[in-house]
Amino acid sequence: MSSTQDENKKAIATKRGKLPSKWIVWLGKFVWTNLWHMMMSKLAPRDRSGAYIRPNSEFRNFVSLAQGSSYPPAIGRYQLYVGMSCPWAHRTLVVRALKGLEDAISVSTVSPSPLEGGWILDKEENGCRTLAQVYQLAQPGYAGRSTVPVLWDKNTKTIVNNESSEIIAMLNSQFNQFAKHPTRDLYPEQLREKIDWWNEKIYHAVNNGVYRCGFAQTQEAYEQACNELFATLNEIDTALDSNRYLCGESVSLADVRLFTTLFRFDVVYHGLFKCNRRRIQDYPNLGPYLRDLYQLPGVAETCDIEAVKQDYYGNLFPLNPGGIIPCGPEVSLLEPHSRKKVGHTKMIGNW
Ligand SMILES: N[C@@H](CCC(=O)N[C@@H](CS)C(=O)NCC(=O)O)C(=O)O
Repeated sequence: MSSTQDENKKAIATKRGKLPSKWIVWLGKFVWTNLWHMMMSKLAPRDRSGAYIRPNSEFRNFVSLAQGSSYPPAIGRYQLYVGMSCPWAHRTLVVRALKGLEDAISVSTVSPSPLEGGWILDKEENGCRTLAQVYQLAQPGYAGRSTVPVLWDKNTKTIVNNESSEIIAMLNSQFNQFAKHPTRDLYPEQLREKIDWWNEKIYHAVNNGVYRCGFAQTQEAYEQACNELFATLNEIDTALDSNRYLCGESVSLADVRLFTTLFRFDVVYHGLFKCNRRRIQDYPNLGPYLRDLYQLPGVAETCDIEAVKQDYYGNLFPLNPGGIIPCGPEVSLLEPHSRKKVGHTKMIGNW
């Protein structure tokens, strides 16, 4: 290198060194914050205070035993579309397993597409490659979000329902003639009030609560969600002191709905969504309760923690722009839970 070239390089380097770094930082922050808000509003609609609002599910028909139903229960007629990372879709797989409906209801898996956004079918079906195309097939011109789970009717090629809480209620009660465990009732008449009470509380503060923490766009909205989340986890932990499951000695829909959030908690919500006051494994009852549910026959097979980590950390770009997937934490759900001896007589909640 000639000495003039050398001097030029030095001059450029000195000039760069002299650039006021506070302006670079300011510019970087300005551009990134604006971009971040823009991306977050696409990812997660919010209200004026910056709090996340979950959009409503739009397909709300029912598979029903009732006379004249457009969707009568039948073996092989209905299919679930699920993404293994999704807690809402996971609920449907757990109920399908607990009821023993594997032969009656088929499952099609979808995976997130980092480039296109949205879900891609792992196996093309009905000429559809993406879940958005499945929604279009069901309702041409559909303009809402294409979410999992989907309960699909193969006969009429339409979506019966895309709301997990309703799909699990149908799987519990309408398919008993095809179920391996028809008498296992996850929503028994005498416990309905209790189950509904827990569901209401847990949906807001925990199931959707973790998203309200992770998708909050202001400090206030985050803190409010975080406080509600941990207050409710404390309340559940206390209730589990004297009850093996939320509503007593048998598993109910309330436990299933809580389980799929707890399963993801220490691995993704604690870090990525900043739900980090405490880990589930550090609670005296919630940790063993999570292991108890995980160890119920058929449940572990519905769980894929690697898919969960890959999807949350890999695809929620505004929350993790570097795309780095953490190595840990190591959570062993196969360790003994010692919950069998927990009593179940004390009343919980306000009834
Ligand atoms: N209310 C729905 C929520 C389902 C949901 O939000 N699923 C997410 C995955 S965890 C999804 O598919 N999101 C895709 C999108 O919003 O475009 C339910 O409970 O079934």
